[in-house]
Amino acid sequence: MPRVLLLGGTTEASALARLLADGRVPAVFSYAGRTEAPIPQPLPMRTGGFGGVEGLADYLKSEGITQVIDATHPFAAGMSRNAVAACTQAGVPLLAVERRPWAEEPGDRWHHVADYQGAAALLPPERTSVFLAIGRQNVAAFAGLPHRFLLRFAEFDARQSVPLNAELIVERGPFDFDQELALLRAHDVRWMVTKNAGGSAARAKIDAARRLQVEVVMIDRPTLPPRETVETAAQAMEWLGHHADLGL
Ligand code: 3Y8
Ligand code: NAP
Repeated sequence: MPRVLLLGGTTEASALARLLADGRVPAVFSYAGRTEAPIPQPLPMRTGGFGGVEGLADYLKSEGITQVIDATHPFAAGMSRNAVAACTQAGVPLLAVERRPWAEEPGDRWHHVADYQGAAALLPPERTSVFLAIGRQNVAAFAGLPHRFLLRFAEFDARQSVPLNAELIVERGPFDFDQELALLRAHDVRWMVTKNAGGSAARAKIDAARRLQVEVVMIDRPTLPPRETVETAAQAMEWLGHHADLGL
């Protein structure tokens, strides 16, 4: 009998959890524990790191995991790299669910950078209004800049300090176009910093930026080791069907 480990934390992971539960496939959903109250899933859940590659390889063996599906975010590079190494070591088949990067469209004003430091360096010298839509883990790179910052976090606890003077919105996506347009207008946003997350849940801000001619600093994805990849939860279920006698 198969037992699937689903590395989650994205809309695709939640969609796949639903398909696995509906198909009565034995599986466990894994969160890193970045947020206090993650979205509940229709599968047994585990939360927290595994303890690096060795910890994950041990987990695969001790829990009798027969397939791993990495549906983490394209910027969760550490988890994805560990999954490739641990699955190779443990001889467990691995599939990544990876959404296509957003592509520039006519009217977009994108500036590509490789990382947060590059994004901070690219902002104009004179004070302007900047929306940092990159979450709360990487805001420090923008400390000390003269801009009016707008931040958006999925969660926030008051004990946590924010290393720059900013307006803070605490909201978990997905977000829609009208909401993003209103947000950019209300704060007179001129620049936006975002990761190239891909997918639909975080894309509306990009479309709203195009409409309002906002300059977009696009942080390109980290490189990941080669691995078998699909783009959707449905394709992951097909892969599972071939890899395990699930009768799907
Ligand atoms: C803990 C689980 C689902 C998953 C929903 C997706 C969509 C909404 C858009 C903006 C961008 C950002 C951020 C974002 C989005 C989805 C998806 C996605 C971006 C939750 C979740 C966890 C996290 C972790 C969190 C990071 C942060 C990044 C906020 C749950 C809500 C900015 C990424 O507070 C923190 O420490 C948050 C950290 C990693 C990036 C960062 O560096 O701060 N995601 N996001 C997961 C875990 O513990 O394993 O709490 O419910 C999931 C989702 N966030 O089931 O529908 O599929 O991408 N998440 C980015 O894209 O830049 C917000 O504001 O426009
Ligand atoms: P990361 O930097 O790639 O991973 C750092 C460490 O966190 C990993 O080595 C692992 O610890 C642990 N970890 C990460 N994801 C895990 C998971 N799903 N289950 C168990 N442990 C996990 O990770 P991150 O970028 O902080 O992302 C953390 C979570 O947030 C992931 O679930 C990701 O899908 C979600 N998320 C991230 C972003 C983003 O912008 N980075 C956006 C949306 C959602 P050990 O080494 O101890 O095993």
